[in-house]
Amino acid sequence: MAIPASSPPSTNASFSGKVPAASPHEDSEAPARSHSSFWTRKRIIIVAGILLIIVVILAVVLPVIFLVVKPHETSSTGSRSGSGGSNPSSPTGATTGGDGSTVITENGTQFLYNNSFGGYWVQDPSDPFNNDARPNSWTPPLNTSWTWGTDKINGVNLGGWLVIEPFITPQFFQQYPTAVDEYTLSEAMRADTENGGIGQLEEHYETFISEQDIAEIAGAGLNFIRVPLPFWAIETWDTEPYLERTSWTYFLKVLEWARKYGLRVCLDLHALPGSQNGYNHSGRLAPVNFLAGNMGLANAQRSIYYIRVLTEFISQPQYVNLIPIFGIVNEPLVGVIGVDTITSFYLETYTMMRNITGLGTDHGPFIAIHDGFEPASTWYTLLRGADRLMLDDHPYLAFGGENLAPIAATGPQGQPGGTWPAEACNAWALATNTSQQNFGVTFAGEWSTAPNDCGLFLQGVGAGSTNPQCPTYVDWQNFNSSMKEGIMNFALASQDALQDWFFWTWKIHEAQNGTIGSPLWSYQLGLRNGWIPQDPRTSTGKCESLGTPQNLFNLTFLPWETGTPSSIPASSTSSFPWPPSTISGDVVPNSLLPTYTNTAPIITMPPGTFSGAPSSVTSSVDGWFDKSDTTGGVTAIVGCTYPDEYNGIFSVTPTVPCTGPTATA
Ligand SMILES: *[C@@H]1O[C@H](CO)[C@@H](O)[C@H](O)[C@H]1NC(C)=O
Ligand SMILES: *[C@@H]1O[C@H](CO)[C@@H](O)[C@H](O)[C@H]1NC(C)=O
Ligand SMILES: *[C@@H]1O[C@H](CO)[C@@H](O)[C@H](O)[C@H]1NC(C)=O
Ligand SMILES: *[C@@H]1O[C@H](CO)[C@@H](O)[C@H](O)[C@H]1NC(C)=O
Ligand SMILES: *[C@@H]1O[C@H](CO)[C@@H](O)[C@H](O)[C@H]1NC(C)=O
Ligand SMILES: *[C@@H]1O[C@H](CO)[C@@H](O)[C@H](O)[C@H]1NC(C)=O
Ligand SMILES: *[C@@H]1O[C@H](CO)[C@@H](O)[C@H](O)[C@H]1NC(C)=O
Ligand SMILES: *[C@@H]1O[C@H](CO)[C@@H](O)[C@H](O)[C@H]1NC(C)=O
Ligand SMILES: CC(=O)N[C@H]1CO[C@H](CO)[C@@H](O)[C@@H]1O
Repeated sequence: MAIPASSPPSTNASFSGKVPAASPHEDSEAPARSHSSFWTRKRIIIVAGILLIIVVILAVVLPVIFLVVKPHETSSTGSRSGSGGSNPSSPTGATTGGDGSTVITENGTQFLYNNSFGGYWVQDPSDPFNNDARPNSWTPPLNTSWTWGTDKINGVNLGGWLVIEPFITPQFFQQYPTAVDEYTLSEAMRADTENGGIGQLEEHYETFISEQDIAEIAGAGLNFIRVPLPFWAIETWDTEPYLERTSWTYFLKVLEWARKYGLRVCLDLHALPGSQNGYNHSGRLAPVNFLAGNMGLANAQRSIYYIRVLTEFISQPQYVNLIPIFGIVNEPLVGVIGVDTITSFYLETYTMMRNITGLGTDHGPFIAIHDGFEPASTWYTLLRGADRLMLDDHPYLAFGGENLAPIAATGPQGQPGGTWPAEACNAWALATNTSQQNFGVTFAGEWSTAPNDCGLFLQGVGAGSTNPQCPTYVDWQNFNSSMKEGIMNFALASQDALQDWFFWTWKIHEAQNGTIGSPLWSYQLGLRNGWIPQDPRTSTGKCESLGTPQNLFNLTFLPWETGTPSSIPASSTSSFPWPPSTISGDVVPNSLLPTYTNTAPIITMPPGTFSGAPSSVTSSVDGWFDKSDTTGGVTAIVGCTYPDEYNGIFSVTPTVPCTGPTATA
């Protein structure tokens, strides 16, 4: 893992030493050298006078340009004329702008919106749920329906932002060496009040992803973002050390930025109670205790409740077009949980969700289920007829064992990337086609350009890759052109094979020493440095050009897969009871497993504040779509004791079910 000290240093000192003094240096030094002779009192007065005149002219001309000329520009190139001076986020007050328009952010800084693909932002404080924005000319604006199979998801994840993952924010895990996941990081931060305590996480939410990132994503020809959210964005219980609720505020911010730039959102519930996979990005690095172990059923009940709360929020008419996909469980470890058990969970959750949203197009989001690291074919026969269920796959070649084939090489087809581009096409093009035909809408919720597992904390804190190529593959500042072209061709092949995709991830935070430890996992870095395509459409036909199978899927999906109301036949539902018949790893019969009850006040997630809008526009946004959904919130049964959420170990093994006084009432 350790990178040899022999990697070439890239210090500025050696650079400026080699290069003769450049003209900027001479310019800045010249006046200093002749300071006393040039700056006579008379000259100072003359120069000051000229400067004053220039300032006066600018003071008159600039406002005229901005107030009179610019609005005309934006209204002629943009989609709609701004209501003039009404938007404090634009120096001209414009409510829409395209390529080259200036945006003023919350903190007062400005940036230029660069979008050479015909995209435009729309933001009108008096009309905050306006969905007219569009990220590019080939993606329907948010107010217009998406056609599955024709419109393609080209997106990135906002990984490591509201759910912490060691390799994406390595600096935290260097600062707190005892931490291995967000649970232990939160504990370590809370103990360290001197350095800001747990508030350091909010500072991370505040700074890691800003409006400018979202503008950059839209300017990169992308049209979707996948936003991982943890259950503690809703609430924490008892001893859970996570930062409660705070990330919700930032989730709301990113929703409004996405709306402004015309990006659609896939909400991804990335960390569930008890941990659905035991990985370091699920909250806690621990055995799976979601749908497994003695707390498996209770943690699942709590999860269904949180999915309900989120469904109620995102199904509101103001959000339904903005958030077309809800991934309800990221990467459940189905090898531990069991296919039938999680299918029971999916069916129960599906029924709950569609009971809220109603059936068919525009009734709540598509429901994405992850393949759980099982072959896609596992899911083809399950829950047929389910209204708008989609399959999420996370294809990575990085973790499949060591493959030392160089990527800075010409491949058998005469193209850059060695054998890697064809490998991506061979692995995914036909598989995607088959899944589209047999399951329905299928997408890659995560992929990266890494051909190996090299990177700081990529394998987790304290773990490292043994791949001897790592020093070369993480040293991105010294990538030569064959390296960059090779990675680029691998990226193009991956995009073409996957068709509908979200790169993992938009950016990687610098390590403490300022370096980016896992460069091939940052879309932003690749975009800026030449190994990620500037225009994702250039991937079209890549697999064909490599002579590998190409995904020629060109059928419409089955009606119920994309929005025609339907139902799952009883023959299919009857084999998946709730609670599930099997919970793996429990030590008592299912009837003795701890459960929760529905007697707590319902949690309603607050919407943002929209101070510039009339209450007629904002008052209907109360966070809860289905007013007839009045079942209580999930909570512990009074009088019952529960094992630890993350290990399920009974202090006293139960012999009778604990129903408690409140549940029997
Ligand atoms: C747009 O381009 C300008 C000039 O190249 C750059 O300064 C600015 O940061 C870019 N804006 C974004 C959002 O990347
Ligand atoms: C949708 O937005 C576009 C601009 O992107 C606008 O021209 C169109 O009128 C809007 N359609 C509806 C139905 O509001
Ligand atoms: C202000 O926000 C921009 C992006 O929106 C960010 O890049 C910048 O660092 C922020 N500046 C301050 C002083 O917080
Ligand atoms: C480019 O870099 C790779 C990786 O270090 C190396 O194997 C290859 O020989 C280099 N190619 C050229 C043309 O320098
Ligand atoms: C930065 O830190 C990482 C992780 O400790 C290390 O692998 C890398 O060599 C360091 N890079 C520099 C330039 O110091
Ligand atoms: C993919 O799916 C389509 C159905 O749209 C089918 O006609 C085609 O033969 C399949 N195979 C390939 C290689 O794309
Ligand atoms: C898909 O098939 C239709 C006819 O069914 C054809 O018009 C269209 O060009 C095809 N599109 C692609 C991308 O092959
Ligand atoms: C559907 O919702 C209604 C009202 O909220 C509730 O009474 C009913 O039990 C729910 N059905 C299912 C299957 O969740
Ligand atoms: C032990 C563990 O969970 N390690 C995982 C941490 O997460 C990275 C990805 O971020 C995985 O590669 C590790 O396997």
